[in-house]
Amino acid sequence: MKNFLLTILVTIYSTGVSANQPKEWQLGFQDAASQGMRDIVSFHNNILLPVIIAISVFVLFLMIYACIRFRASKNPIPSKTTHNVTVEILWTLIPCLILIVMAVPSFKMLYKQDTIPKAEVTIKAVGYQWYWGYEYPDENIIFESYMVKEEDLKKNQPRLLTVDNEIVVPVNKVVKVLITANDVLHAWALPSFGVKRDAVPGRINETWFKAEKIGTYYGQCSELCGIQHAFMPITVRVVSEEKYIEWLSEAKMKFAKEPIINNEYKKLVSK
Ligand SMILES: [Cu+2]
Repeated sequence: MKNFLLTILVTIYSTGVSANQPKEWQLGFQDAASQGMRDIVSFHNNILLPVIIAISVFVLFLMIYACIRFRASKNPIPSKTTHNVTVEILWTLIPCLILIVMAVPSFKMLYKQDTIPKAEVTIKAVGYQWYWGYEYPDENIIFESYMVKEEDLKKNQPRLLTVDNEIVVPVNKVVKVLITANDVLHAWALPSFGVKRDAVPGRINETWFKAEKIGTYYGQCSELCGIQHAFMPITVRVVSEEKYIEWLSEAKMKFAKEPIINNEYKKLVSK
């Protein structure tokens, strides 16, 4: 019994120091790596959770109380009460107040996430059935990012989360992500950054993050998009400024987008 309790405790608390990917038996969120995610975690832990626990305990108490106090053996002649104005006003007003208490900080956070600061790096993510395509529009870089199959994984590469070409971004810089899709709805989601946006064909959604810690972060497509929905992970490698510049110069050679010559451009426009 002692061992069992210990295992549960270790499982709960070890999630607090987990890295940037989901863990077996994980409870709660992944570690936050951006201010946005820290806001979400503290809203959940300090407002939502206490409110939900209080309501659950209160309702449980009411049910137990009603079962005992109004049981058939004690009340052979049932009461015929149908209305009680005070109770009705209270059970309308109190939930309204609870919702307002939850809504105010929630909207504040939503608006904060929606205001994109001046971006230092811009990335375009395009969802395809079933992989992600990425573009660095300012850098002439374009590449595709496929999941690495289980048999090809190297040591320490997580299953179902590792990709062949990961996105690389510099630490502590505002990264704007333009998100769209080419076929069906997908969603670009990265839990550690508190980011999740739908990828809609024919429309560009925007989001942003500022990663505060160097490391590799994993996310997944979060909109059911077909048979291989579970196999289009998102991997972001956050590196130092110098390493990022180094990667950029390599990537520009490796993933160079074909230059559009003037005439070709005109032909494209005239179509
Ligand atoms: Cu998808």
